[in-house]
Amino acid sequence: MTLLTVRRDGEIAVVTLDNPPVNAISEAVRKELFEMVGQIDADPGLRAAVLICAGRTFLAGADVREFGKPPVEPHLPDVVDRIEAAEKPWVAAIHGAALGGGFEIAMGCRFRVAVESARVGLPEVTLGVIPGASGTVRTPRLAGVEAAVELVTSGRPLSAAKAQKAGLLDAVVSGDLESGAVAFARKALGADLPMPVSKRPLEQMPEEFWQGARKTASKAGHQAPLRALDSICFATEHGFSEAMAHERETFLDLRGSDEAAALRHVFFAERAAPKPAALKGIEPRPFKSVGVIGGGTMGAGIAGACREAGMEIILIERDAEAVARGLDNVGKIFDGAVKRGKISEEGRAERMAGVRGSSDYAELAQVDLVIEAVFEEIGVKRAVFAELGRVCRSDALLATNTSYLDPRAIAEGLPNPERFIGLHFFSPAHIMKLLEIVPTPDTAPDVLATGFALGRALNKMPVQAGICEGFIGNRILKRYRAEAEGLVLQGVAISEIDAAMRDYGFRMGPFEAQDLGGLDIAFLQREGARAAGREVAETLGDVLVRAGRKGQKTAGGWYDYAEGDRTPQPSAAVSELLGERISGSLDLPRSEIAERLVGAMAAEGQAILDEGIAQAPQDIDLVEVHGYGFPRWKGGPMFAVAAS
Ligand code: T1G
Repeated sequence: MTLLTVRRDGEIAVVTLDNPPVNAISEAVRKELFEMVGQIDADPGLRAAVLICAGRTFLAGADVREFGKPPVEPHLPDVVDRIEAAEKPWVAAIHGAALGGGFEIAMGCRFRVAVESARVGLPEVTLGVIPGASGTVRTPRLAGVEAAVELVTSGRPLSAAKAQKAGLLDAVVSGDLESGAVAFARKALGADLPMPVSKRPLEQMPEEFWQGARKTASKAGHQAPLRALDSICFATEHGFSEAMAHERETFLDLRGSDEAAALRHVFFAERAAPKPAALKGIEPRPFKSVGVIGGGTMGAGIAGACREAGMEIILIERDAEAVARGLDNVGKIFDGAVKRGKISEEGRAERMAGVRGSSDYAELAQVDLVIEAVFEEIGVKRAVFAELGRVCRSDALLATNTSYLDPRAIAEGLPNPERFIGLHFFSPAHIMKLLEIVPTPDTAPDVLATGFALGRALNKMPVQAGICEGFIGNRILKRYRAEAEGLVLQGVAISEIDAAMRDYGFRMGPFEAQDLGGLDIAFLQREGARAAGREVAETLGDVLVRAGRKGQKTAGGWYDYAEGDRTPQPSAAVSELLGERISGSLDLPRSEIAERLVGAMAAEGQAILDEGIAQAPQDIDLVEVHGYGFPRWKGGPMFAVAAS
């Protein structure tokens, strides 16, 4: 035994698993747990066992790194059954998170207790699979079918309190978990034991329940939630063993699917990105106090995100009226959180108490970090940084939120240029996870490390980008749109292109999305480049904007929109405007349209890699998944094209 240790507390065995970093259930863990049951059953001095974990969490599920390999005995369902069939009852003592196979093992135990801060869940569908060790068969027996359907098909964990209410936990213990669990076990021995979960009855549900659940599960866009639902439904209509066999078959089928491979790719990429190996050991600078320049949508979003992460905020605007508007914008962000029940009114007040506004840059004299989010015009930005260079500490980080300008041009002439960096947030900045971190050649390594530390503190997905027009995401977006317009010029209907990308998994196609965001944003960028003397080809979008068609905001862009209705309608005016250039006569299969557009994204991604703008293909995939709605279960453009 190397991962499990046993301590005797009278007649209770305390079995501790220590498999850092998250007590993932590897082959070795399964083997040792399986053998441990027999050992404890054979010991006459023991009457029960408590299973607890060392480190930050209870068992976090099957070891995802083993998914690509052939399954090795003892299989996890057999370990769960072994624990359930033990002569002496086991009590799962949960802290951190009992997830996936970790919670399935807990359901094999006779009892489950947890600390208040613990969470329990079955997130397998987020990895493109379904629970494979009785999650779809035991959970409905423990918590009822409805709760099981919600837990399994959403993949969202429950707090300990909610889990207890649903019947998934027997007790929430305060104080020390181990002693609480041992006391619980001792007390349980004094009464009749509850029936093992697998023996408990299962309620039947009416067909309309399943129809509604199928409708919800199919919204996920990939098959795992529907297959999980099907497995629960099967369990309500068959015996335990048959249902287990059906679940296992489904799990193994999905485990080898493209979607599961793509979701695992994103899972590991998301965990690597915020901690670049190149920055290992480099101490970030502090960022407890943050100045935000600009109280518009972006500035308020950035201020709200930083405040939510516990930083003290000074919001700078040009005059008292603009300051008031800016503070009001930040307040509206927290109003939304109160409305959604995420925070209380007191919580809102506490947050706003940490945000003050001013029109005097001198207030920034002592801040650790300043993030500029003013109008996207080089002169305006350079004036802001000239002022910041004068008033801020020489070691204060100065960051620009620019999305298209060259950070080197913004920082020109700035004292201590090593403390300058680009932090490209995506709107709304308090919601969108993607954060492109753009160092200049002068940026110091500890400043770059601070950018990533800020990204982690804000629970963002930080990705390093080199300097080029549009960095990573907007550069690929430009290529994606150009390719889509190219298909239109070849005769493919605009609506077909959008439909093809929705079928692929995007919430919206490229033309619908432009109508939502506004065609004029990209138009102004092209016009700015033309005014700067750069050769920028005329696009179909230019023709529409010049005709006043900027998208939904003008009741018409690529599509027409009826008053108060966001449903895109094919537009005769667009056909008129673009004339014979858009015949809509070429019938391409939607799969081919998607292949062409995703291929263009990946081609631009490869150029970005070749130029050293991105550090790795998975970074490009993360940018697309977290910033541009690329469907996660396709893995991102680089993964999707490499896998095709
Ligand atoms: N397998 C392998 N490695 C894992 C892992 C897992 N399940 N979970 C995390 N890691 C690694 C991760 O890659 C990172 O590695 C380190 O642990 C810290 O992770 C049969 C089939 C548990 C809430 O989906 O949700 O059970 O980068 O940064 O923020 O039905 O990790 O340090 O080298 O995320 O404290 C179901 C996935 C599996 C849980 C902790 N379980 N993990 O969050 O740490 S399928 C999951 C998480 C299954 C059964 C099915 C989180 C966490 P490195 P981290 P964290």
